[in-house]
Amino acid sequence: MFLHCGQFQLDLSRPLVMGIVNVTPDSFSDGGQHLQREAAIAHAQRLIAEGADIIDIGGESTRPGALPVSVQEELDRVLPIIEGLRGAPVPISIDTCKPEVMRAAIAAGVQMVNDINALQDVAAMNAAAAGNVAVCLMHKQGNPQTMQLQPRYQDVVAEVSAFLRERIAAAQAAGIARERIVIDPGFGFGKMLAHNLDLLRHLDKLRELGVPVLVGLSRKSMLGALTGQDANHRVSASVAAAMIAVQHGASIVRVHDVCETVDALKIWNAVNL
Ligand code: PT1
Repeated sequence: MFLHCGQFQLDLSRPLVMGIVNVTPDSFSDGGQHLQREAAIAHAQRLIAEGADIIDIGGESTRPGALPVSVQEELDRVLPIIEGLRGAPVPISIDTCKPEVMRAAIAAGVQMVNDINALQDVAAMNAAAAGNVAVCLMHKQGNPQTMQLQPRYQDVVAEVSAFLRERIAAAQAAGIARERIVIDPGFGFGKMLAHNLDLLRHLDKLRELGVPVLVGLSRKSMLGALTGQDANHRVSASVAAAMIAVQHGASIVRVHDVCETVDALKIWNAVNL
């Protein structure tokens, strides 16, 4: 199986690593705007050198409690990084739910749109469909500001699966070929620890939808809840979680710690390929 990502065709016969580049004011905090841009571009290049198969660039934090940013602010953050990575040897993904940011990022050359809102905004769906890009459709309950207050499910696996099935159909109806679609259960997006663990345990149920599954567990609070470690000391937990996700059928893992994850996957590959 291959994922069509602009001019790239990603071979899914082995698990892939998506490296995270956050371009938020706190993420590269030293110095002015220009230095921050250079630092973000250098960071992305380092992740590529460490073996990232995709780079995911985000200009709006979506962690629990995060506040939205304006279109202009988000564009100002991400476009210089996308432009600075033009011609990179791996596909670049834009992590956004704003149609204007999608359009500008696609025009600037990204090969993938990662939308935590699963292209539910019609303008976002049209923007993604118009480009020859891959799309990631993610499940969430509620919005980042309030999603962790009271997540409620009868059957989290069935509900996430039904939602993603419907979004795959909507994307296909909008003209996005199946070969361009990946799905994501959205760990930590309106889910309690038990919900997250249930989804991880039953990830194979999502694979039954017939498109690759992407998983983002890296440094998330559920790992803090299980280990007692703060966000800067969750590398081992993140690598372990990524391995479990791959073992349960994930095709792509979205991670901060590319080098460590790539090493761990080398062991997995040696045993499983
Ligand atoms: C993700 C994801 C993402 N996560 C995709 N995109 C974030 N496709 C941003 C916590 O509980 O999983 N999949 N883009 C980051 N969001 C969070 C959510 C960060 C929860 C932290 C937590 O700590």
